Amino acid sequence: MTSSDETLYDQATADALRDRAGTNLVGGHDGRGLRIGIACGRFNGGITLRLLDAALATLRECGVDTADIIVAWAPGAFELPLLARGFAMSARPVDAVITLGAVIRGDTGHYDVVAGECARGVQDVQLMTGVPVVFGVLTTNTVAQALERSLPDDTNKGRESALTALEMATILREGSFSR
Ligand code: INI
Repeated sequence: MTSSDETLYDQATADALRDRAGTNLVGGHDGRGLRIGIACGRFNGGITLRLLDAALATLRECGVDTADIIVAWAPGAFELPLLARGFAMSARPVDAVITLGAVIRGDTGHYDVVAGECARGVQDVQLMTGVPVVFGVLTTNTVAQALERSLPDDTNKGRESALTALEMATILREGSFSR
């Protein structure tokens, strides 16, 4: 999901506002030297694989070394926050975690529980650990919607999640955030 045309971030306007703050921080997409954990859900795993394919391609495109990408699989979206916590709290923590999966309303009576708890857990882990955890889990009403959001193009949620991970990992390295 991206911004609509009316609400889109406009770089020219942002540039015009820069002088009105003492410091302006933005993250970037240079992934060289970054380590990234990817937590994947096997439930609706065909969709997860489409997201993972795009995420891996995007990380490589941005300079992340293959050896610095760790992929781990959980049974479903409900378990993804625990894998994310493992990545973030390991002896050698990653710089960012990407969670990938698909919760499809048609498949389950407990859609709201699985999707809601996954999102809550992801947010909890990133706030608790300070390691960015990206919510790359599709939550859709139908299989068709999940397929549409995992097409092999720039709209793929896995690609968007990889870019978000790099942006958050790099902005948190800025001096203003150092502790
Ligand atoms: N897990 C998903 O990732 N997507 C779903 O759509 C889904 N449905 O439909 O139930 C789902 N359920 C499994 C869940 O994530 C856990 O693995 C399971 O409840 C065991 O804890």
